[in-house]
Amino acid sequence: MWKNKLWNISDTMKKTDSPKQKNKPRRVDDESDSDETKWMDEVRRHHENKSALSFKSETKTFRKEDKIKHITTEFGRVIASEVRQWIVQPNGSTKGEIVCLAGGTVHSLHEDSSLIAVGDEVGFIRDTNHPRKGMIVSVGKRHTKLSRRSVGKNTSEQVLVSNAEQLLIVMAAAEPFYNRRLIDRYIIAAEKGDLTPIICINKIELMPEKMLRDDMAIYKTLGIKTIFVSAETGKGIPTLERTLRGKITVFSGPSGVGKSTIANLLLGEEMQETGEVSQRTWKGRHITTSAIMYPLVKGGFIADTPGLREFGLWDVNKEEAQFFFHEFDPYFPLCKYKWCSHTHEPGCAVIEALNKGEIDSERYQSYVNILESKER
Ligand SMILES: Nc1nc2c(ncn2[C@@H]2O[C@H](COP(=O)(O)OP(=O)(O)OP(=O)(O)O)[C@@H](O)[C@H]2O)c(=O)[nH]1
Ligand SMILES: [Mg+2]
Ligand SMILES: [Zn+2]
Repeated sequence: MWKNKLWNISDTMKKTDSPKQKNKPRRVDDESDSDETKWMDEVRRHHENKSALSFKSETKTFRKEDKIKHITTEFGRVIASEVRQWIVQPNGSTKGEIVCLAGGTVHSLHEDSSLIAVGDEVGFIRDTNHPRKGMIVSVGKRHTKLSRRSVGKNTSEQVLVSNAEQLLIVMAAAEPFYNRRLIDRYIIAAEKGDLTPIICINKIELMPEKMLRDDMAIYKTLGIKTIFVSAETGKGIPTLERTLRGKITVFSGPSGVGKSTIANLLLGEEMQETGEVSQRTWKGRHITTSAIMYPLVKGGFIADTPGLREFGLWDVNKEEAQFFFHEFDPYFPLCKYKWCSHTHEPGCAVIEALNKGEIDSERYQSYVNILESKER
């Protein structure tokens, strides 16, 4: 019985026409604890007893097409997260965000990684008594991701945002002064996560622009776009807007560099509209969020993230680190030793190139910094 009542949304909808239903309207505003607990218990029972959902592999979606008629799973994208709650935007809807908990069993392909991340495509079941609430039951394949090593003892993968296309590495010309070590770590994380890195230097009105451009020139030679902006004066914002248009872009960088200020400038009026709609559903709640995705006026999304104090690379070992410094590519095959760390070995072609000024010394420092952090 509970199964029909709770899971068969299409049946429920058919029944709304019956006189019985008309006399007994559903109470959508009932927030009582006991109701919620009952519903959660039933979700658990469902998963324990039936495991009707099988979203485990890429090749099969549901085990039996006909079985799925007993429950209705909807799909959507996680656009923000709270403590143990995720805000999901159902597919095909831009305004009906719903607040989801994780189901007792969540089918996912990702082991040793964040269970649910902002950007994830998820399957969820809606609470028919509270249509703004749901339960995530499956997480789809992550096509791309921005990950770091989680902070603390547990060194698993922390996915900051999944399924974006670009990573905007936001730094400030000053207050706080940009960090070249961190820029280079982000570039590696982007390559590992299949994201296109773009460097954005904000607050350029605080420094001589020529100095900034000279210091960043190396990235152009590496094929990485660098955009210089000032959210304060508006300089460079149109260029940035064109770069982000139609794409899904994650904003990441240290605290205070101006990520949210830039995001607000780019979001314009649509942001206000989204804000209003969201107010009713999830904004205004106490969000200690990891990231929030916003739609851009002219297409695309940006995911604003809070500043990170640490950015430990996930899944890059000492031997591999050199392969992410592509300016080393022409040199490392010429090193005397096959396994050369390019730090102290005689006959090292990378060090030779560094001494001749053919390899940027700041980039080399970043490489050494990564090796050293791996030794800890
Ligand atoms: N001088 C100057 N200040 C700016 C500029 N852009 C942003 N700020 C200021 O920098 C401060 C931090 O801006 P936020 O947008 O909150 O920075 P954030 O990167 O989102 O910081 P977190 O959310 O903590 O990671 C604010 O006081 C902004 O007004 C700029 O172009 N020039
Ligand atoms: Mg911010
Ligand atoms: Zn070497």
